[in-house]
Amino acid sequence: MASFPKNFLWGDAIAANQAEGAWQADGKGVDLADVISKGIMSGTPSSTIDPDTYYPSHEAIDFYHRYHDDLELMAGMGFKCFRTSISWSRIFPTGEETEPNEAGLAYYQDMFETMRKLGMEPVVTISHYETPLNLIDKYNGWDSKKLIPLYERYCKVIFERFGKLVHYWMTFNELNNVMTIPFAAGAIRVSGTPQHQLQQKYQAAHNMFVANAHANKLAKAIMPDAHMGIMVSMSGAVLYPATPNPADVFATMNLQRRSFFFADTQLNGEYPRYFERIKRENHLQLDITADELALIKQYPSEYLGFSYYRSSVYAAGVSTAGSTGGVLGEDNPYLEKSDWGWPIDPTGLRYLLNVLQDRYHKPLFIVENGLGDVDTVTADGHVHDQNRIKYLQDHVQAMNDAIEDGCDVMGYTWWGPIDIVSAGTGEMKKRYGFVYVDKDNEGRGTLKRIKKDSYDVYHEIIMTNGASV
Ligand code: BGP
Repeated sequence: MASFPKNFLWGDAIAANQAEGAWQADGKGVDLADVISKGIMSGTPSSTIDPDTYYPSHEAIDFYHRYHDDLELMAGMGFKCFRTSISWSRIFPTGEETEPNEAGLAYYQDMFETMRKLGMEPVVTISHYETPLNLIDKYNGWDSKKLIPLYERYCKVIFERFGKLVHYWMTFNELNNVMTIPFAAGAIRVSGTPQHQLQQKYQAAHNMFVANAHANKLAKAIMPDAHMGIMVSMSGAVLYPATPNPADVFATMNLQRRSFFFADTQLNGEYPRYFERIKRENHLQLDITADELALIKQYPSEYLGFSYYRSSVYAAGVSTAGSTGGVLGEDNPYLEKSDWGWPIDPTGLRYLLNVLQDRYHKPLFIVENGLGDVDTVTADGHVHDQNRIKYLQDHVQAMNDAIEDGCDVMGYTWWGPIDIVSAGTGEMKKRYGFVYVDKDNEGRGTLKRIKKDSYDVYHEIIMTNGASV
């Protein structure tokens, strides 16, 4: 017998830059994803667009022109909600205009109305790795406080326009990834010594905390019934010590804080005590004012949205490279891995939900979880994605167990219900969808959509409110 609440938000998640394409349509400005050719892990790109280079975001899967059909396909699975982002540069092409771009607003208005007609509650990420490029070139992104009022103006416009259509919001996608992929998550080009780079990252984080509080304040005034959440990558919080050596155990806890820190501050409304030590040891000189701290305190976020793909293993002193999904640590002999080397760990999800419940006492929303896999269309025209089905069923079961443990879980949105561009690598080959899209890494293909075997399985899970697993 499944334990999911009656109004549980089953659905999916995508991001504008990974799906829409139409990167210059209807007045859209250039955003940071538009200058990335190989995925957000591929360093810090220049701002120039090279005509001979392939940029995956420019066409993506052309969701911009096909969203009516695509949303119908999604509604066919019985989705209760649909998470996507608003592309900031469709609304404010350079981020600095005083008036918004009406064509961009009209586009999202129709999209959200379509979702509602199809029975899906829109869940919106306000900024998902797609800051207008101009704000990076001119101010070095969130390194600068100049972005705070610009983000506020953007929020005001979209809250006023969409407040009646959209009830669930998240301010920044995976804000904590500013520590590992600062260009994508913080819109900054870090420079100088490692200490200086760290300083830039923490300053950017602080500036985004302030912007998050401003957004919460605005939301209260403009759309008092809306739910304002944050979005943190929590794959890095499911970190197991490599050995029982207390040094490994302690170092592991410390590294988990690289994820918790962001939720601690925004959900509790104040910096955690361990931040003092981080500042001291790294000689951080941050521009943090008393007024800003008061604002953060007064307007904490209401729920914790997070992504979870995989767990990792950590040994003290071993350096870790960041990635879209957490820490690249030691091997875990107990777990199978995806083709991209990500350990598959449903029990990690149950563990994580329990930890987050105990730590925050606020509603938890799994807004990204999924398996990136190589899929092939067989001779009969089908895609038999057994690995994905197993991943889905095992994670739904783990979620069910966590709810029975007492966790307050409000919803689950699978990452990439239709194949989209991979954020980490820029590939199409790394597919998450229940619907296949005919397109390859070089941009060739008809863009035709084909339902995979997993499509019916997720449908059944939703229809039975989880009991079919
Ligand atoms: C998260 C991002 C998404 C997404 C996902 C999967 O970090 O929020 O945008 O793409 O990871 O990562 P990838 O596409 O690299 O497999």
